[in-house]
Amino acid sequence: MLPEILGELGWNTYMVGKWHLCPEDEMNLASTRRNWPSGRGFERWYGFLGAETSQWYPELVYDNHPVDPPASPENGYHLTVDLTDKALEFIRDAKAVAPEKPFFLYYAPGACHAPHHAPKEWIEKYKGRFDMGYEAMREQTLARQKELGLIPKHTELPPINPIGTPETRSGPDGKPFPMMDVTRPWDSLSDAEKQLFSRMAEVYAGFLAHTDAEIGRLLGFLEENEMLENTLVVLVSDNGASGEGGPNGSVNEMKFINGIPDNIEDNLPLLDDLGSTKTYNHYPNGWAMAFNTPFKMWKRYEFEGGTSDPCIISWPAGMKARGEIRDQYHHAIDVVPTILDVLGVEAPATIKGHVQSQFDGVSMRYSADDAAAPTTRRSQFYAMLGSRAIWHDGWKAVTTHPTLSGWSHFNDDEWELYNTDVDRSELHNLAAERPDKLREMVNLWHVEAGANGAFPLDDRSALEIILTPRPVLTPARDRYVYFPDTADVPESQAVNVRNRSYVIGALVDIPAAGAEGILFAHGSRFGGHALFIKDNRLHYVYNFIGMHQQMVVGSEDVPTGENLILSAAFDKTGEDPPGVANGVLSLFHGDTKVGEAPIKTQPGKFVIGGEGLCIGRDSGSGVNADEYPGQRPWRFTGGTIKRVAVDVSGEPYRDLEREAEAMLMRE
Ligand SMILES: [Ca+2]
Repeated sequence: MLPEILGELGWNTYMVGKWHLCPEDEMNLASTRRNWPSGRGFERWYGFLGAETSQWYPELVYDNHPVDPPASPENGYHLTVDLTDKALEFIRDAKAVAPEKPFFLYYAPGACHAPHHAPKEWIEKYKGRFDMGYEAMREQTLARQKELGLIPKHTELPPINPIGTPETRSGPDGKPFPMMDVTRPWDSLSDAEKQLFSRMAEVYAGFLAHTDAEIGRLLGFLEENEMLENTLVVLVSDNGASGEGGPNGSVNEMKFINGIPDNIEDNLPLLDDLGSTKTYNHYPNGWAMAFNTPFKMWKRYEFEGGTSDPCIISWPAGMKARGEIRDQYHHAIDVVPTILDVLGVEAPATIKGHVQSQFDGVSMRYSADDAAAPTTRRSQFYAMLGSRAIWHDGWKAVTTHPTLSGWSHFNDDEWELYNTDVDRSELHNLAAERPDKLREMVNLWHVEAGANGAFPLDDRSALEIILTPRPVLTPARDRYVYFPDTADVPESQAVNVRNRSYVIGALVDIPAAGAEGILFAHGSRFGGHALFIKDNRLHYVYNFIGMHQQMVVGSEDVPTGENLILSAAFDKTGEDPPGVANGVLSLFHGDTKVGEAPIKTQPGKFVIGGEGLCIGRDSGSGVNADEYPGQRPWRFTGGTIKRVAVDVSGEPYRDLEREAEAMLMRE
C-alpha cells in the first residue's frame, strides 16, 4: 500500500527480497500479477514470492517473470549480496536520470530466516563463541541488555521450558505436548551434540553478521552520495527467533514439513557442511530461547519471544535523537502511519477504486522527540496457530496453548496475566490475584479477534496444514502435460504425486545413442524425484526428504528413434507409516519393462519454496546431483523432449500406457 500511495506522489518505488504477500495459487506464471509487488505499486522488484528460499539457489522473480540467479555458489553467489546489488542498481538507475526524485525501497533479505546459509568465512568468525551453551549465553545477554538499558534492571529469566514438556503436560484429550517445542538442557547433551548445536549457532551468527555487512554496504552508498542525511531508515526484524529447528536443530527443514523429526545420528556427519549448499539447516530450540532473551518461547507463540522485536529508526535530518532507546509500546502496523506522518501525507480513502480500510496503527514519530511521552497505542491483539494474546494499557493476557498441537478445546485454555510494563519476561502471573482484570482482557481479546477475522482458531500440525488442499488455478486432473524450455512449475500448482500411484512418461526423439541428461525433475537435494538418462540407461531417482536416494536403473540401453516413450511408473501397494506410500517403481521403454525396485514416497511436499517441476533440466539444487551426468542444470542433450506427461489416474500401467501413447501421439 505504501508504494501505491508514494508512486502516485512522484516517488520511485523498489522492492528486493521476500514478498510472501500473495496467495500460493497466484505464485505462478498463469496467474494474475495483481498481488505481486509489481501489482501493488512497486515499479521494480527482484526477489522471491514465497516464505523462504535457498540463499545459494534462490527461486528468483524479476518484475513479472522468474529468472535464474546470475551466478552459482561455486562462483561466490549468495542471495543477500545479489539483492543488495539490485537495490543499488535500482537507485543508481533513477538517480542518474533524476537526482532529485525521491525513492522508497523495501529491502527484505531472505536472511536471517531459514535456511541458514552463509559464506564459510563469515561462519568461521564465530568459531567457539557459543561453546558455553544456550543457558549460559542467555545470562551474558541479559547482563548486557541491562547494561545498555534495554530492559528494567530487575528483569529475571524464565525457565527454559516455560509452558511445559511432554513429561509435565498433555492436552484435554490426552494428546501429547509437542516434542517440537522442547528445549533440552545444555548439560544433558552429549559432547557430540554440544559440538553440533554450537556449530548451528555459529552458522546463524555468521549469516546475521553477513547480512549486517550488506545493509552497511547499502547505507554506505547513500552516505557516500550524500543521501543518507535526509533518508528515513526503519529497520525491523521478523517475528522472534524461531523454534522450527525443534529440540535437536535441523539439517533439512523439509523433514519438519513432512512430519519427520531430525535425528542426531544422521545430522552429526554434516557438522562441517552446515550453512553450505549441502544443508537446509536451522538451529535447535535452545538457541531460539537464548536469542530471544529475556523472553519466553519463540516464533509461533504470543509470548514476547514470538512477538517482541527490535526496531531502529534513523533520520538524521528530521530527528534530533541519536543512539537513544525508546520504551513506548508499538507494533509493526505502526510503521506505515509513521512514514506517512513524516512525509506529511494523508492516506487516501481509495486506491485504484478500492475503498481502504482504516488504519489500526498509529504514528511513532512523537516518540523520537519525547522519550518520556506515553505510548499512543491502547491495545494490540495476537493469534497464531493456537496461541493467543492481547496487550492493553500495559497489561497482557496470553494463553499457554501449544501451537500446532492439535489440542483444540480452546475454551479450556489457561490464560496468564502479566503487567509487561514492569515484567518484560512475563514471569509473574497475576491471573489468580486479578481475575477481574483477566476477565476484562480475555473479553477484549474476543472483541478484537472478531474484528480482525481470527476465527476459526486453528492449531493443526504443520503437516496437516500443508496437506490441506488450497485453491489452485485449475481443478485437479488425472494427467498433467509439461514442456521443456519453460519456467519451473511451483509445487503448489504442479501434479500432486503424494501418497498415490503415478506414471511419468516422456515423449522423445533420440536420433542416435548418447543422449543424456534430465527428462523430468522436481525438488532438490532435500527431497524430490527425477527421471534422467545416463550412460545410455534410463534412471529414476526418488530422493526421500534428503535421507535416501532410491534409484532404479534400466537394464537395457535406451532405444533410438522418433516418438519414443520413456517412463517411470510407481504402483502404490500400501502405507508404512501412514502417509508414506510404499510400492514398486518400474521403468519402461515403450511397453517393455526394463527395471523395477521397491521405493517409498514422501508424505509432504518436496520444498517450502522454489525448486519447481522442470523438464529437460533440474534447476537450483539437483535431486541427485552426484549421479547426474553433465553440468548444472544437467540439460537433456543428444535428443529432443517433445513433452512429458504425468498421470495420476491410478490406472494399471498397461492400459494407461496405451492411453498415454494415444494421447502423446496426437498431433
Ligand atoms: Ca531442483
